[in-house]
Amino acid sequence: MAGFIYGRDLLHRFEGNPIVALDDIPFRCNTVFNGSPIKKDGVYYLLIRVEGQMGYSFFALATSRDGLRFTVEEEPVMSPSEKGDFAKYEKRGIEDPRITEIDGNYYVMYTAYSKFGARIALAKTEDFYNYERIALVSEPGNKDGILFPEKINGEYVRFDRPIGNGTGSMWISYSKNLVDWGKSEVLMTPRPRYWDSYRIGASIPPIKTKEGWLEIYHGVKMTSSGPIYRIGTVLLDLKNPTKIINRSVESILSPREHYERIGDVGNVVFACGAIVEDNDEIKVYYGGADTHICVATIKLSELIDFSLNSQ
Ligand code: BMA
Repeated sequence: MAGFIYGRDLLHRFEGNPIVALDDIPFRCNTVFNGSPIKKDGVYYLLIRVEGQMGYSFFALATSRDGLRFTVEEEPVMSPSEKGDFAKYEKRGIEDPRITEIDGNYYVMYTAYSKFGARIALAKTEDFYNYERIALVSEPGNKDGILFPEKINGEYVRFDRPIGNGTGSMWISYSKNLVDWGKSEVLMTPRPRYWDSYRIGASIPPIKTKEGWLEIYHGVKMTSSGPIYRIGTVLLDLKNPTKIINRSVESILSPREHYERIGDVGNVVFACGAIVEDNDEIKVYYGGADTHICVATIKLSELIDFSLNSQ
């Protein structure tokens, strides 16, 4: 694909990376983390986690006609709640939004931060500029909440990532109304010595394919100079997403470029969403070093092939 670099990783980085950096943010802030994309009526919307100079995060919006060149709106679109039920739990910011479309409705699962810790919250939007909060949908100690794009066996489904005995594993939970969640089951755990040996979490809203739900997740490996964040894939059964068809042995993207190595948190690639184009291309949007937003691509069929056969 023209404009993309064929390197050591399975995903091909856009040669124009980073697509959003600090200089592209029209208001004063400290850094830009990652973004969740949606394509609607030919426009790409990217809901971005930005950290302000005060140290906590909120959301900005960027738009694009080609999914590669983005313009960031003049003002943030969603800030921590200052009154009402959410305020107490968003005192230390809101982070890592993930937008999922379900039957023409756009839901955002995000992390609400407070002195009590991280919990998953749910909001809704129609235009990506205005957000209506629906509910806090987990207790503290849980993040990486991501909705599946359709109900399975009559219930909404989400990934989440409770911190149990110090490790972070990926779980799946169910709900009849998007507010009350339960029937939680562990899906997968870190793999000792692998790239995802320390902590894992879902990264993008899962993509429905004939071969199963394709999920891109992040994995952390701890090293003597700190954590390294990479991404990999897992394929899940369409009717029973707690059933793993195959989990990739290799990661599909590792921090290598300077914009992934150097920043507020170095050695991080952290995806929050992807767009599948009509020509079988998938664009994966990710944060680099908690300081840049980047995009990388591959043919969806190739990614599925890899995900089915990587072992
Ligand atoms: C995660 C989230 C991400 C961030 C990553 C690496 O827990 O906070 O936004 O990119 O850590 O620092």
